[in-house]
Amino acid sequence: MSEAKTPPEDLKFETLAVHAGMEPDPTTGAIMTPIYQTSTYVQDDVAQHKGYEYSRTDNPTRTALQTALAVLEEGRYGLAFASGMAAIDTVLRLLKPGDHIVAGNDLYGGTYRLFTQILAKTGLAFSFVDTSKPQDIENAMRANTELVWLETPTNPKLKLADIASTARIAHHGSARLAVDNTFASPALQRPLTLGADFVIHSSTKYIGGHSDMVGGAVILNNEEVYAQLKYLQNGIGAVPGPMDCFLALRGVRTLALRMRTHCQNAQQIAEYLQTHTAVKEVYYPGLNNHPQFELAKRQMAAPGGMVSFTLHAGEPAARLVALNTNLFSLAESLGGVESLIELPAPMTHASVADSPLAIDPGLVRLSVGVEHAEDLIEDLAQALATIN
Ligand code: P1T
Repeated sequence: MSEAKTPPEDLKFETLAVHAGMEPDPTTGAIMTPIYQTSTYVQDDVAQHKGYEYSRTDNPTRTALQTALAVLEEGRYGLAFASGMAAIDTVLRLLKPGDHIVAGNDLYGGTYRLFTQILAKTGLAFSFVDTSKPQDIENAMRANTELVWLETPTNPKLKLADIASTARIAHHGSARLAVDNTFASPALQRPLTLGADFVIHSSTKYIGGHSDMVGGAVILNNEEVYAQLKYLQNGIGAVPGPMDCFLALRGVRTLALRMRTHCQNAQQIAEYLQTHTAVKEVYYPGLNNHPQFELAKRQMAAPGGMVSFTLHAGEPAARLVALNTNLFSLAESLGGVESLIELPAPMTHASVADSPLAIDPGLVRLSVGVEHAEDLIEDLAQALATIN
């Protein structure tokens, strides 16, 4: 589809979140973009259509979502996918056998699995480094490095990478910079404005915001690369259905509101955990002892809704805490209105076990929801009390 319409420059993020991609339906005036639950479109003449011919290629509900995401990330083009993994896979298909990718050594387990178990077989080579250290990224660059892959904040240890510095390092050679912005969302950080070439989302998370759909997205500025990705999106076909596009679009409209509360609650919980005698270490970029606290203030509007921590009593105690919360549900995923708790090592990051990326089995990860902070802290307090 065409480039996202540039909205008036003076509109703030909250306003854009409500209005971006939202055009009244041309046939009825419906204010909500309808769920165009159709696979095909009747043509006026042979190969003469109204911009839509087949829903793998384009669908109006998907178009609305793609436009909204492009506007919110301050990019020219958006592409929606059936999942975050489908979005990542499609970006990596821009590369060719022999190409090298530098990626973070703390990243979503599924991304690591895709890179090392699936894409490595196609002749791509990967180096995993600490992307919170620009020098480590620079040292890992090779003549054939075509892509630098960042998560910032990382999943699950919430390290930050300096996007602008990394973009300079990548662009010094022929590499492009991709930033998985899932943990921040465009409400908190817009990597394209800092020099990134691609923004990737698991829209399953904050963008959808209600744990009721799975989706992914890629946003970019380069017209030629957009055309290649669009070709791959259609050619591979890992596209979202219109119902999931509708749900993601509906989520986008409250993204700014939700992120504010996620961040406020997470800050209070991180500070509470830090004072608790059973807690060994808290990982949250909003704490002033976080190694990238200053970068967080510079690069992000707020430090996000994810908090990780370890306990002095280690893994058995961590399991007990995760089993004993009432408001925090024991589940994978993140970014929904309800709070979740999990142990990344045996759950979301099981695929990094026995690898150099292996995670402390006692690490606990919280996706802090939008409930009242006092209720959430009380829930954690009673769960932590069960280990004493
Ligand atoms: O689950 P899916 O929509 O395919 O998105 C994959 C993905 C990509 N990038 C990041 C940073 C992610 O966190 C994820 C998915 N993560 C979880 C399911 C999780 O619980 O961490």
